[in-house]
Amino acid sequence: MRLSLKTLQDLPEVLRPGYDPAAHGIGILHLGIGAFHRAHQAAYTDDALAAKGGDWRILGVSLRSTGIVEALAAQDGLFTLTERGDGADRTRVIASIAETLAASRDAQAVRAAFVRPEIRVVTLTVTEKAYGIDRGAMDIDPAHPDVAADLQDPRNPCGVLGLLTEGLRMRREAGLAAPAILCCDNLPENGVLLRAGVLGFARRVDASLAQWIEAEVSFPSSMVDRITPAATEATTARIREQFGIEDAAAIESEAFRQWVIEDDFPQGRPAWEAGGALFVRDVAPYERMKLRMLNGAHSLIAYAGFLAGHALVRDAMQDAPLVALVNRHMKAAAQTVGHLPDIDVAAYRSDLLARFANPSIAHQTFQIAMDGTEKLPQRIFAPAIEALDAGADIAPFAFATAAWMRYCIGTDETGKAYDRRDPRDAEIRAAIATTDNADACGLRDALMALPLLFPKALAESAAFRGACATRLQTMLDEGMVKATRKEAE
Ligand code: CS2
Repeated sequence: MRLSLKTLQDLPEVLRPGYDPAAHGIGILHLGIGAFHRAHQAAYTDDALAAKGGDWRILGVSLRSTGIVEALAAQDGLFTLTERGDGADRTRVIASIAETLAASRDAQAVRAAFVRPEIRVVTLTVTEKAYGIDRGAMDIDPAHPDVAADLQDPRNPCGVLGLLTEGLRMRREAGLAAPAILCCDNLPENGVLLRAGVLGFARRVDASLAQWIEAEVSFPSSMVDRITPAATEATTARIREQFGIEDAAAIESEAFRQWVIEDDFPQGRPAWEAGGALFVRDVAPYERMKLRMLNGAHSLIAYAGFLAGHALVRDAMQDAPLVALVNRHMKAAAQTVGHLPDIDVAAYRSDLLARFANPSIAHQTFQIAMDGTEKLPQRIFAPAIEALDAGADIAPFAFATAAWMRYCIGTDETGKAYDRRDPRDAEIRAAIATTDNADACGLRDALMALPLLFPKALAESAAFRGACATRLQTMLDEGMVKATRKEAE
C-alpha cells in the first residue's frame, strides 16, 4: 500500500495520526526537510496538532535535493517514523507536513511562500555549514559560496541568509507581520547567531530592511535533540515487511527526544509542549550542555571510533577504553556547562552512554565525522577554552582535537582513502600537503593555521598545543586503538 490521505483510514489505528490532517491549514514554513526534521519537529508538530489543533501544518522546503520532495509529494506529505530502542519499536504515520517544495526547482514558489499570510513561523534545519555566518565577527561570511552568490543577486537567492532576507523583504513590502524565525540547528545561541547573519546580509542589501528586521523579527534560540541516522534500504524494507506499506520517506530514530525553546513567537506557535517541548527564557545553558556533552562526545566517537575500525557508534560503545574516554570527555564538558535548575547532569551523562549504545540504532561514525570544521568550534574548542581558563584538565579536549587532526589525513590505518566530506576539504588537503604526515607537530601547526577555525586562546596556548601534539604523535605512531588504550589508562 502507498501512503496517501485517501489510504490513511485503511491503516491500523496505532499508525494513524490523532487528528484529521485535511482539517488543518499551514502555519510553518520550514527549510531543510531531511531525516532530522522529520523525526523531530515534524513529530512534535504532529503531537501538537493532535492535542491542541490549530492551523500549524508545515510547508517543507528542501534546499538542495529534489528526491525527498518528490517522495513526500507522492505520499501527500505522509511518512512513517519508527522510534527504536526503549523496549518495543513504535511506528506511526506523521501527517504534519502538508506541502513540499524544492528550492532548486521551485525557487519562485519558495519565495512566494514567505508572503502567504498564514505563515507565522519560519523554522530551519539546514546543517551548520549552510549558514555562512562568521561567528567571531557575528556577521556574514562573505567568502561562503551561497552568501557570495546571493549578494550578487539578492532577488534570486539560493542560500539560507539570502533567502530569509529576500523573504522578509517581500513580507514587509506586502505589509504583512513578520514571522518568528526559529533556528533548529546544532549551533550555540542559534537564534542570536542567525539574527546576526540575517541582519548582516540585509544591511548590505537594504539598510531600511535591516532596521525593519531588527525591530520586527524575533529569532528565538532552541536546543534540539534526537539521534536520527540517515535512512537506509533496511528502513524501507522494515516498513514494507511489517505493515505492507511502501514508504519512500520512511525514517527511524531513537525513542528519546528533547526540544528546549525560547518562547518568543509574536504571531503564535503550535502547542509543541504537548509533545514535551520545554519553553524557557534562556536556552543557552541547555545548548551548552547538549553541544558539549552529546555532540562533543559524538565527535570524539566519530573520529577515534572510525579510525579504530568502528563503522557504527554502537560498535564503538563496545570498545571499553573508548567508552572510558567518552565518559571522561562528558565529565570534563559537564564542568563547563553551568547550573541547570531542572536537569541532573550526571543522569544526563549516563543516559547518553545508553543512548549511544542503543543496539537498534545504526548511526555511522562517518556520518558524524562530516563537516568537522563546522562542528568542532562549539563542541570541542569552546569548552576547551573554558577548561584552560579554569585550570581544569584539557586532556579530553586535546585528545578529541588530535583524533580530528588524524582524521584529516584522509586515509585509514590500512591505507584506504576516505572522503573527509568537509566544506573546507580543499584547504585541509592543501594544509596536509605541506607537512610530513608522520610528524604530529607539523600536522597540528598546519591545521591550526586554517583561518578562523581555532580560537586564538587555543592556538596560542602552549599547553593545548603540546597536549594535542603528544596525543596525535601516539595516534600516528601506534594507531588509534593503542592511542585510545594509553589515554584511558
Ligand atoms: C551528530 C548529531 O551528526 C552529528 O554531528 O552529532 O546529528 C546528533 O546525532 C544530534 O545532534 C542528536 O540530537
